[in-house]
Amino acid sequence: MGLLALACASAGAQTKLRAWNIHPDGYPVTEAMKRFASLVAQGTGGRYQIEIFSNATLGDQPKAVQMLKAGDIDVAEFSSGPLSDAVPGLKALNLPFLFSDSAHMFKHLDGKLGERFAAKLQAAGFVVVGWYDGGARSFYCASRSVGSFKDLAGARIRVQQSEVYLEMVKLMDATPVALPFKDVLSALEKGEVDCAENNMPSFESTGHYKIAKSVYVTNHVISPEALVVSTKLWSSLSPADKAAFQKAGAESALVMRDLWNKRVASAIETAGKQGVQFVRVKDVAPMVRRLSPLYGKYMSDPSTREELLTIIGN
Ligand code: GTR
Repeated sequence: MGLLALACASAGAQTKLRAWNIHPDGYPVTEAMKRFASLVAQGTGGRYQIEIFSNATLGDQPKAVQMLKAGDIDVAEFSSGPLSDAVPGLKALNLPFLFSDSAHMFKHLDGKLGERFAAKLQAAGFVVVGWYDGGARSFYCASRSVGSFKDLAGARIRVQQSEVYLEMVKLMDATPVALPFKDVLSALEKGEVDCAENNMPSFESTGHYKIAKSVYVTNHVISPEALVVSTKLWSSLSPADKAAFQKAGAESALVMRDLWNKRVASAIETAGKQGVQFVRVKDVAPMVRRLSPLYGKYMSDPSTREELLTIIGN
């Protein structure tokens, strides 16, 4: 911190803010949030100090979404699954096989569509200060080896506590089991679920790869995560402080995306060394056909239709 900033900090009152995070230390989200916290402190002359509560210690994600909406916590990083249950217009982002890769996703989120989603989020209590990478999610199983979508039929598959994910797995003739993130490892170990789905950094950081040795690389959901602050906090900030938060958020998002790409590569390497088998999906068309009721539902839903058409068309 510069001398001027230090002088201001000692002159003005300090506000302590609480930030919710589901991931452990060293994870790209956590490291980017730390950067956000230090940039906010710098940009506000030390008047805003953000403490990061990692590993979901303040509660699981659906609970934290409600806490942030109510202004009981100030900052959080949420995945678009649980967030979309609070803001239905976001459900479009969870549809399988929508984005072809992260570059395609950020082309939209860093542009007009991102602004539209951010406006919907703000109206519901969440101010987006950065779009983070939620990666590409694939299925992985402990008790069966998977080389086609048919192999997932009948499986008990852990999903996020989020409607679109539950609907998707049901349409696959499998049984969705909604569980908090931190409970998935033990559910896999005890055989309470056969499979789960996630991106490779989470597959690795949670240790799921030690139990689930068969990964079916479907990349079925490529979706963003959002660094958000509560509208309660937001409305208390001066225009200059708002700008400092936005700038810090945008910079932290770039840090996150860079760390993310490195972590995807190292996670796959770690899992591969531990005997995890990766089978890449050959043809997603049969799956897309099977999931057609899901597309039909959200295409005819006025809260998601326009966004979906924008993404599909570009
Ligand atoms: C991770 C995501 C978390 C959480 C988790 C889950 O990839 O970063 O926010 O949604 O997946 O599956 O519960």
